[in-house]
Amino acid sequence: MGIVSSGFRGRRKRDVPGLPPGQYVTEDFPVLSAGPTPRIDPREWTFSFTGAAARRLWDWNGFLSLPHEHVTVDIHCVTSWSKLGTRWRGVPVDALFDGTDGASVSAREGFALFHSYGGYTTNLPLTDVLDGKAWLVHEFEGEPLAAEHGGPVRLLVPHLYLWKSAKWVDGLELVDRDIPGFWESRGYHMHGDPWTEERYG
Ligand SMILES: Nc1nc2c(c(=O)[nH]1)N[C@H]1C(S)=C(S)[C@@H](COP(=O)(O)O)O[C@H]1N2
Ligand SMILES: [Mo]
Repeated sequence: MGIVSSGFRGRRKRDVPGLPPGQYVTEDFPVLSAGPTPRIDPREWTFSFTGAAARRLWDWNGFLSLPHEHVTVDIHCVTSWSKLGTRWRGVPVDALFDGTDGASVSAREGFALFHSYGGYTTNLPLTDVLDGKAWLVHEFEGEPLAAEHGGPVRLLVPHLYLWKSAKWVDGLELVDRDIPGFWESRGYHMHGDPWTEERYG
């Protein structure tokens, strides 16, 4: 068994149904961070929701009291590894919008700029984070999310390349234009759809 699986691990599995073009399957969970891993005590963690339509702040307990979902999804990194069937638990981004002044938000127009501890940012059209497409997750495979993978809370946007899934996330800023985030201003694509290989520029 061990010999068989190590033999297969050496090869890059590319001919897998449901795999975006140019990707291979990994069983590992690589860590890709632009800087050091911040150690954030959940008791001190907050998440802010700012912009034209709203200004709200959740602390850890307030966040945990929001509606939760279990999510099982494939994730795709622009460096060409994909990990299939990953299981997460967290709060759908939609839930952050419930109870806000919906006047401009209900139009589903505009953009989100997500902010993280340490200064990382990433930009997304609201249409890519609402209607059950994105979550703020704090559990991975039934355990609290490890710090190196973005714990206590990261964004999960599985239908886009994983650089959009900001780790150590602490804020959503509503903006009316698409402002490039950390990687987007360094040559990565503004949108990042793995199915059409929106990798760079
Ligand atoms: N705050 C923050 N979020 C981040 C990053 C980062 O450097 N800082 N790296 C991004 C990139 S490029 C990728 S591929 C994924 C990697 O997530 P992982 O380390 O859990 O595999 O996180 C994304 N989110
Ligand atoms: Mo990445």
